[in-house]
Amino acid sequence: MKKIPIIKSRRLRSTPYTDRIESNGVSGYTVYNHMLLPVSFKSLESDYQHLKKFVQVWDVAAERQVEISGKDSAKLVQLMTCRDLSKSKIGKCYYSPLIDDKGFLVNDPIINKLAEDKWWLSIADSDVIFFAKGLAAGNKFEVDIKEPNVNILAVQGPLSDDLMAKLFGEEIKQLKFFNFKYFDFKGKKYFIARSGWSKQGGFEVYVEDNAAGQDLFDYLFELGKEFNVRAGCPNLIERIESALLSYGSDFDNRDNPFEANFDKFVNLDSEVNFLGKERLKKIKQVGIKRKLMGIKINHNKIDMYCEKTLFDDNNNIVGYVRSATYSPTFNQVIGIAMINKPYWYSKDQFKIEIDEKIFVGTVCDLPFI
Ligand code: THG
Repeated sequence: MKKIPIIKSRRLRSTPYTDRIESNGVSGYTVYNHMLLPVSFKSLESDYQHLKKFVQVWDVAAERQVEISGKDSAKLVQLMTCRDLSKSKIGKCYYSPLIDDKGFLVNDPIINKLAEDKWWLSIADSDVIFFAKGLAAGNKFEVDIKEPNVNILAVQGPLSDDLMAKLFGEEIKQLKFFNFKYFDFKGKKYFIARSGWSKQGGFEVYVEDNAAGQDLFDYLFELGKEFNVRAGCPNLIERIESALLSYGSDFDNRDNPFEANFDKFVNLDSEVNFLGKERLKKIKQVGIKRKLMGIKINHNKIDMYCEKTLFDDNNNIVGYVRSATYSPTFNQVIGIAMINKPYWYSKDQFKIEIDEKIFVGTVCDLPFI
């Protein structure tokens, strides 16, 4: 794969932390919600080993917020997701697939309930704001929809509780998974959730004031020295090993939530009204013909910038790889693939071409074990 730089511009938005992560050695970006999202620092593998042992500060401002407020906000938020939010509580975060009228996935945000009439959809990489505005206009809902100036700093890794307690006090250790609260530091309030796009534990600080966020970034580094803090970012190896899905890579607007294994977030039996509900009932009744599964290949390298096809011995299509990486823990290539129904049995074999050579791999269940 040729290494060709992407040129920054105002349209390809920087974040309040861009200067800081560049001083801390960012070595690659991707574009996410029209914004820079770092993908590597020292190297993918070095970042991975460090994340699993210490603590990292991540610039994940590209996880943008779509703020929906006003009298009809709860109705609009529910209309967009197949997860039943009728019993949702203020102070909680809900991982919720967004669905269109045809039953296809639009995004997989974390929905934060700030008040009965104020919600933040912390979105993956698709333009949810226009979908929301279109629905609001078509339904004549009384809502305000905007992208507020919120720039998330994530603190991830096994030592994140210790580091965060040093700044915000021991109380922060009591915060439960997928709950948020406001915590004080140097006279300023920060919205903090126990969440983050890794399975190494940690927090996300939804920063509403750029200067306060930049200050926080500097203090996290200052006070984090004893915990061997480093700047980091969502790590491809860690997130695939943890089977954290990525909209645009693992699934997109051509897939339905059952195919993406979101069954537990699809509530078809309650009274709530959402787009695509009847479609999803039909799909569930008929059954799906493909779904996301794990794959393992005995090799030490794979580049993924387009879908790769998997074949059986008779050259029938087994499925398509959506994302993959070499995993130092499994000492082989692991990946997430859309697998056709005849091949859903763990240990089913396939052939795959990597760098013009044919390798044999096996299908496996998610999460990887
Ligand atoms: N944090 C915030 N916003 C985000 C992400 C995030 N927006 C973009 C993207 N990530 C959205 N996608 C996900 C995918 C997985 C999870 C969170 C956001 C996640 N999943 C857990 C799991 O799969 O184990 C928990 C899900 C549950 O059981 O509720 O954390 O990371 N702010």
